[in-house]
Amino acid sequence: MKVVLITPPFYVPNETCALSIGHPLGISYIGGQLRRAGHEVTLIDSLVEGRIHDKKPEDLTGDQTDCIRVSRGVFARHPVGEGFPDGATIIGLSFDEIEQRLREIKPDVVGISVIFTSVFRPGAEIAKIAKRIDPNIVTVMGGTHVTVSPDTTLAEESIDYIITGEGELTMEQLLVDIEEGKDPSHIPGVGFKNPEGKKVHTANVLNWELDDLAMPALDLLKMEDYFDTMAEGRAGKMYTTRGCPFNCSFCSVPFTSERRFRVHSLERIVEEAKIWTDHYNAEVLIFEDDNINTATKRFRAMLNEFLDNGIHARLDGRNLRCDLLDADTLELMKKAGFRHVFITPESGSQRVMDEIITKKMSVDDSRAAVERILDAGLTVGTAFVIGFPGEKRSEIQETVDYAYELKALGVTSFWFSIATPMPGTALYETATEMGLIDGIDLDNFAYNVATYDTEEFTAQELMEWHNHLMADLNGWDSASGDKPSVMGKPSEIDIRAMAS
Ligand code: B12
Ligand code: SF4
Repeated sequence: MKVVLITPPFYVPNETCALSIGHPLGISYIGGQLRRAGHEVTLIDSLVEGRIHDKKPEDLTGDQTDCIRVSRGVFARHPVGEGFPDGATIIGLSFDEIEQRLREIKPDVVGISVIFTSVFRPGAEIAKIAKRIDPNIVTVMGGTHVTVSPDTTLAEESIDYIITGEGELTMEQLLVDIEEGKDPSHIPGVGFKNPEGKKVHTANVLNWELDDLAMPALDLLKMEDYFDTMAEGRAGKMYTTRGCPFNCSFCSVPFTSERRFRVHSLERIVEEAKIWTDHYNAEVLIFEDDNINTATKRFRAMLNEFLDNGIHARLDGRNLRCDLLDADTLELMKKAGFRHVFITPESGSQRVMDEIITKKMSVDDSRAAVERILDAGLTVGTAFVIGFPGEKRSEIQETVDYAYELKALGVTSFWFSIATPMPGTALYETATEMGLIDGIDLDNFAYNVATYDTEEFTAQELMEWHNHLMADLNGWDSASGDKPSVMGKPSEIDIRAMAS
């Protein structure tokens, strides 16, 4: 069958957005699987395909409304128009351009990837476009948002099927049933409306034998556009393990991965790494694993395997548990190609860590990890979250003070997020129980936008603190300064004086 797999353009319902460039792993994996099964596959990354090649970030004056800088590239920005809130825009391909692409390709099936709740609205719009072109085009939606919100997704009329969980095998099986005109309700992880209009949805099962999955179809993406625009340069992204055994309250991975950690074999990982370094001349390999070093022995074995196989690339990983990074592991990481380690202390308040975030990690753990990382001769970046329901003003102050303390120790970058209740997380349940949110307003959903006031802080205050901290701690002097991605304008408020 002729299959298009597409990631929607990035949806910005208001002024603020936070996004970065990187190839979409989900549709690459599914594309590889479907191609191996004999289907004709096209991958469309609507964000990156909306790149304006003849404009450079330095050409922008800051007044443009039709384009925006993301990382090292300039991308088209379009008003979304009818049916969307006033002022909402999308970044990447316009809906007209997507329609034109689909008309040219004439697919039998359009698979839409919605890993971020924030792109559900443009994703649903793509399903409508496909149905408008030809009602016989089968529309399928999958991705983390679909897994955590199957009902709201199925409620969209123009979506024929949803797939929850990991989609490679499920999508392959679904296409067989569609081709043979069979009822797919026996396939785990498939949802649809039956002829009586009743929603049917079977529970998904996890893939345990990751090596049985096909290699991601990297050649179906416009890889040079990623290399030209990614903050990291010629970088390949890999996903060597899936899942995480921990249970942080703001994260949907415990729900989607059922807290099961699964791995690719070291041989397969090396094979994939070599595709990046030898075929694409990648200079950097970024591990996007949910929690790559949760099994320290395996992580070390992987690094040794890279060394033994002569893989010469800078290594980078975003999701590392810093309490598991002992001095020997850090030394090995440096030898294997790590220069920078990004860790997630989350909060400077131990009560927030224990009672609200439930990360099973202490403030002292991350301070000690920062010291070990610096001692090993590596640089370190950190991420924090503020604005939880039940978090005290003084506890936000503790986080702020802690971040400045880590900066004094030598931390070079800081990523502050505003706690965003996303479906499938404990935070979402808590915020709902406390009456702070009433479901998700999909039209207006965005990250790093505070949406509720509590007795301790207002949404407005949180936004100002967030923007100020990002700018001040990272040394950005303006919203269009030399920072890696797009955020709101910094405010003038001196957060350090907040509680005094
Ligand atoms: C890599 C990653 C990123 C990358 C994204 C790169 C890219 N272009 O794709 C970067 C670093 C940019 C990123 C940023 C953010 N991220 Co992020 N990220 C992840 C992470 C760790 C892995 C995603 C991934 O690539 N997995 C590997 C592939 C193989 O899996 P997958 O994409 O899920 O696809 C599988 C299934 O979902 C399904 N599937 C997917 N698409 C489709 C389509 C069809 C048709 C079908 C049938 C099936 C299907 O099958 C696929 C194969 O098994 C996830 C955690 C997670 N495990 O999902 C968080 C996650 C997606 N991120 C999340 C968030 C919140 C963010 C940020 C907002 C964080 C912040 N505050 O700054 C930012 C900003 C978002 C943005 N757009 O820039 C949340 C999203 C939750 C939600 N409901 O919205 C997640 C789930 C983590 C969490 N905290 O819960 N992120
Ligand atoms: S935030 Fe990281 S450690 Fe916590 S559950 Fe999510 S993936 Fe695991």
